[in-house]
Amino acid sequence: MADTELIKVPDIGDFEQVDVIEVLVEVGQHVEAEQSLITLESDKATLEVPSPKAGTIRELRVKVGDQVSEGSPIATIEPESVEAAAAGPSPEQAATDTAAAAPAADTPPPEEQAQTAAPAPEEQAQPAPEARAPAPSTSDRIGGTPHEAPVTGWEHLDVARQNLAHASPAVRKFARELGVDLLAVRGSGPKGRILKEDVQSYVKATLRQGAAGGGAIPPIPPVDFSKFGEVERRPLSRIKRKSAPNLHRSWLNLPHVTQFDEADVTGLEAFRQAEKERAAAQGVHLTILAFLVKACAGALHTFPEVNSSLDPDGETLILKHYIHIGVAVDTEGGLLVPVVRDADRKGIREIAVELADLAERARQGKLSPKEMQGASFSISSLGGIGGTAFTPIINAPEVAILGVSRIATKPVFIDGEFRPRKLLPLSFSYDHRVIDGAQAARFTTHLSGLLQDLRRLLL
Ligand code: CAO
Repeated sequence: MADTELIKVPDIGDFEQVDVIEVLVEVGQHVEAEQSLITLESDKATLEVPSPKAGTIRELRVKVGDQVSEGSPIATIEPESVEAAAAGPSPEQAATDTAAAAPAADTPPPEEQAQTAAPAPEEQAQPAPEARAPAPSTSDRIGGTPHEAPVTGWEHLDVARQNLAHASPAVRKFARELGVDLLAVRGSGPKGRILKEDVQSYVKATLRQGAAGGGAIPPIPPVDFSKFGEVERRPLSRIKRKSAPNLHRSWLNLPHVTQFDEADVTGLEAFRQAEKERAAAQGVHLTILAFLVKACAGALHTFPEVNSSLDPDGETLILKHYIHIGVAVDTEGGLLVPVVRDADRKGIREIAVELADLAERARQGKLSPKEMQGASFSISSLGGIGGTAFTPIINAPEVAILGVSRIATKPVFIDGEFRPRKLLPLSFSYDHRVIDGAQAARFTTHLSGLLQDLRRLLL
């Protein structure tokens, strides 16, 4: 076996114990001289350490998260043999070298590249010739292995692939913090290099597209409706404009499933009717919603996963030891979701009073932002309006929402005969990454049981 040589961290100025944030090569990988091996990040700067020579990486002595200083071992390399080097470059290398020396006839000059629209995936897959030319400083060096089609989502960015983009480490760090796929960003700097402003513009454009219903999804082509008849343009309300991106984000990010059920609320309705007048005498409008909030709080105690959030790492569940229930309120300007805090510790009458106050102030535009924050679960009740079922969108990062439709009296077969029962339709949407179907069915069954006989809440 050929001799190997140890590659160490070179003189990196005053930096000591610097974090390794990227390892850009693998054992067995062939690297060119000057190809970046690792990226280091100090408080002030990010820099890449290049390979001093061409060869094959035989051993890696660092991993992401290690701290290194000048002289720390990085890897062992089996240098390219003298004979191999003398035999001349590989065909691909020859092509690269030619390209680096002078742009190929069918490759537009850098200025033109910068002006073309977003490059096609194949174009992106191959770094611009200039990007392969020896860079003036470590901060401009990039690797050169070919890769597959670019990532279109923001999650799971492949750091090694990101290094194929022509950008400095600082810009790459900035892009990483924002979750931007650099391969999708068009560079406006020298030789098509991606600048910080390019990343900012890309994020702005993506957000605009997202708000308009676009993003990575093909946008709906604009239509000139006036061709078909008279039209008028009316701006969306401020609330709708603000809530649209949230709804869209949740809809796209969370795998929604909706479980339907019907709760027999015959007994509860009889009780509510009996209590309604007494409550009204005290200025309380006692609707079924207050009972629902209380019953949900009870069910959330029994099913803590439903009262959780998924950590952005996608692997950890954050269980909340509080039960704050958001209640969707239909206002003239759009949907607002004030929060009933600690619903599990409040009585039904107290919840009813609070709900009436929150709904009233929501409609008057008098809610404070704080009153709409911190919900761990939400309820959207359309029962006062009508309908039999719907599929509510989860208020992410919550993992579930209960939709409620209008009570209907239906025949239910009990003890050998059909009896008229008041049934409340429930539409429970849940994040399938966190809650599975069986759990969801158990939750709605349990909730239906509580609504059928609220005394179960005392058990
Ligand atoms: N079945 C039958 N009747 C119902 C009912 C149901 N599920 N829910 C409410 N009702 C009745 C109420 O009892 C009330 O009747 P009475 O005046 O005779 O008592 C009437 O419908 C109107 O109720 P309400 O809507 O004023 O009060 P509420 O407590 O049920 O709801 C609120 C309050 C603020 C949630 C509601 O007014 C509202 O804004 N709902 C819309 C929420 C929404 O837009 N959700 C969609 C979000 S998209 O996911």
